[in-house]
Amino acid sequence: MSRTAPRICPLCEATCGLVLTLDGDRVTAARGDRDDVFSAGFVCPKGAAFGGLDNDPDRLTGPLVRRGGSLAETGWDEAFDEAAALLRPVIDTHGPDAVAVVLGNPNVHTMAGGLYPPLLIGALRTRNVYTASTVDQMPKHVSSGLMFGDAAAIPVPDLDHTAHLLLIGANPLESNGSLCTAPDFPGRLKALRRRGGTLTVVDPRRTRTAALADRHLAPRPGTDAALLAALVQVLFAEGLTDLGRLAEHVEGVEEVRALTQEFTPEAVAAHCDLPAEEIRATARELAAAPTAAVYARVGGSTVEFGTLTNWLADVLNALTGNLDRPGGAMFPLSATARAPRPARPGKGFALGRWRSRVSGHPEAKGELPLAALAEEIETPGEGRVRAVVLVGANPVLSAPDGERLDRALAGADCVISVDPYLNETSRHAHVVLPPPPPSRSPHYDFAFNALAVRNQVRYTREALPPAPGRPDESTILARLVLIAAGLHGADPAEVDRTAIGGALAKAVADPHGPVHGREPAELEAELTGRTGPERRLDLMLRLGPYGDGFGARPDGLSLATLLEHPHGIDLGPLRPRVPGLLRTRSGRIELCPEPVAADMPRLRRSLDTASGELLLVGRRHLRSNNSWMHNVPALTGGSNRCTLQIHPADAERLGLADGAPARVKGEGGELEVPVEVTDAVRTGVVSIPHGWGHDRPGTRLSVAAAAPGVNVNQLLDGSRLDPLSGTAVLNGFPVRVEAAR
Ligand SMILES: Nc1nc2c(c(=O)[nH]1)N[C@H]1C(S)=C(S)[C@@H](COP(=O)(O)OP(=O)(O)OC[C@H]3O[C@@H](n4cnc5c(=O)[nH]c(N)nc54)[C@H](O)[C@@H]3O)O[C@H]1N2
Ligand SMILES: Nc1nc2c(c(=O)[nH]1)N[C@H]1C(S)=C(S)[C@@H](COP(=O)(O)OP(=O)(O)OC[C@H]3O[C@@H](n4cnc5c(=O)[nH]c(N)nc54)[C@H](O)[C@@H]3O)O[C@H]1N2
Ligand code: SF4
Ligand SMILES: [Mo]
Repeated sequence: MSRTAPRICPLCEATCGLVLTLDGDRVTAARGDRDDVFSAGFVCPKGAAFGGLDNDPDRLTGPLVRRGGSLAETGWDEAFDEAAALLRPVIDTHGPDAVAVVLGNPNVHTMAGGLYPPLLIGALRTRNVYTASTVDQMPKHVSSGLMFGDAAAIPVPDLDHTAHLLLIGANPLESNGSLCTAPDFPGRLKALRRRGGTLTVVDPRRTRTAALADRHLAPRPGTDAALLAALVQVLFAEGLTDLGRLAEHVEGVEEVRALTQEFTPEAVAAHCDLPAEEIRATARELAAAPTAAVYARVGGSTVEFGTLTNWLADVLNALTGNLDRPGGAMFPLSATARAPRPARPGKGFALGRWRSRVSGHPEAKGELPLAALAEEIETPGEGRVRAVVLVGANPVLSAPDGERLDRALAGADCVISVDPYLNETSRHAHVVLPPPPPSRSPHYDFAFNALAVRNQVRYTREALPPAPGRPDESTILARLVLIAAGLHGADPAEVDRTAIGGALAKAVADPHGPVHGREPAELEAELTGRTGPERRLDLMLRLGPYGDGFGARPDGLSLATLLEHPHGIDLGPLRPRVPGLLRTRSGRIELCPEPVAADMPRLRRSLDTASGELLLVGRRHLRSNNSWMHNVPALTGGSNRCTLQIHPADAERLGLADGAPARVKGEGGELEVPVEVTDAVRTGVVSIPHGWGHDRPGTRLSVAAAAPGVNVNQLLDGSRLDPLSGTAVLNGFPVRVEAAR
């Protein structure tokens, strides 16, 4: 007999509510949940393929341990014993920094990934922390850290209320949005147009998103910072700035004026390859709109001037009075955030508190550049990385120069991978610890509720019981925390108890909190939840901004109220949060932080270096997700292909025919890829998607291996970084292209 269960989709940032159909112990169908308070029934092809992904026969069902060179199935206790036996000696002999932790994108899509990695890093006490952020959004964290004093305070466009959206280097019609959680992003953009609003898209490709726009600017890749500086220049030059309510909370306006003075539309036009008049018109439209939001994503982040681009986006939001006002760019307030408190100066945000050992890259938000991981493993000497613990990460495909990382991982003393697949990266592991599929995992969006265009909260328990004897991902990570802490074999529930004890001790000491002065043991006894993670969620909800405060606000949130509302609870539209949210030392928005000001001369110099080289950019396909969804038959084929897109004029100039192979050469290597001639990319630009290259031996990806594609990141050698954030330049790097043979 079949039955249904609600499940929040973990496959992209939109966090749609799904209804799963369950037959016996399998998911047989998935549809959008019409009753979901946020997604109201929306579903995309990936969500609809939830069952195929969940039931993928290539998913690992038990742990693997390396024996005599090859990976063999083993029991869970044996696997953790092996992990401890390999990891402990590295720590004991070489110290904490000899262990690198690598966290991939799925950690923001799992409940375990929100709860345990900080404890793992804390227990290891390593400075070698690498995550997907430095191949993605670290520039935004750095800009927010510097401007607002909080790297996690990220303004999102108030999508449902804005009158004007300036969207830079993002393609939500394929990606479904990023750092802007909005189920049915495409529908929300169409609604913007319907209510008379305008959409401007800046993208060197005419994407499906650009095709919706009133105005599409197709600049030369990597030049957005110069373009945005010119928009700022026009606002000042034409007297179009108006900070509105924020005026008294912002400092550094005159410094920004001075820094951008030279960036007239005429000065940047040739560099951006855009008409000066069009740049000026874009600035005027932005200023004239009753409300507007400037929003930049991957194409404005994984670029040479990623931090400057992200900073200038919020400078534009502030200067037009749109920061923190309805219809502008606003700060969500999630249910597990710290409860708001009176405005006051904070500790600020520091960059470069330590540096990477080999190349001296500055730390950002406690992380080192993922692009530097290979050299940290390979380079001998004191402080060398000898053990690597990966959780949901496939850097062999997602980071620059995968072949080097491939070799480096193969030579490490200990590689532990928490991953459901035996893929390009996990094949190097000594121990693979596969978490259960999503149907058997609970779900709460710690990360994305703080980036959502509407405040709301939803929790779904696992739809199917865990397979007998199989640990969930929380238990796997808790056992690794114990190993890291030298407590291998202790009860993993102890990890949650310690976390709860620590959080309660802090909460009762907080004079602004709802439980100030109360007895931690008494509060702990009030927590509900049938697992450690549920009790930790209950704690965070109850202490959070909408929480019941352990009785202080009886109608407030707790785990129990979430369980009573399986389709979620709406917490209302985004509301202004400045100045309460600011944590800068000045207690104000610092519009012109010293590190970004110091990077402006580099931007100024770039204006003189326009070259005729072909520049490569990436792209995403709706039915794909980074490196790990090419193994589901329902999602393969069609337009979801690894090709080199090139403009007809460039194809003709280079003698490239549609469908024929091209050889592409970059600083880190070369590859052969089929040509797709299309005028959807502008001249001077070619595009290859990432996450392909599934032809390495020793993997278990039978569907993906049949159409492997090539790894675009092999074209990079890892040396091109946005210097402030350590983020790899994955968009707008030079390549040479010729016909193959
Ligand atoms: N050239 C180029 N490169 C890029 C990008 C680009 O645009 N262009 N984009 C970058 C971006 S934005 C990102 S976020 C990174 C992503 O980089 P990664 O995070 O390294 O890659 P993913 O493909 O997201 O997958 C990570 C791994 O998680 C595993 N996984 C899936 N589900 C789970 C789960 O529930 N638990 C656990 N523990 N593991 C799971 C998958 O099997 C896979 O091995 O790639 C970056 N690389
Ligand atoms: N279907 C699908 N959805 C996904 C993912 C996926 O792989 N597939 N990945 C998820 C992840 S991890 C993330 S981070 C998000 C990313 O979400 P988005 O940022 O919306 O994703 P992209 O499609 O990479 O959009 C980047 C756009 O920037 C353009 N671009 C490249 N270089 C430049 C430049 O120099 N300037 C400008 N202005 N534009 C440029 C590219 O042409 C591309 O259209 O998507 C998430 N959702
Ligand atoms: S848009 Fe994202 S969250 Fe929604 S169904 Fe598709 S993959 Fe899942
Ligand atoms: Mo990402």
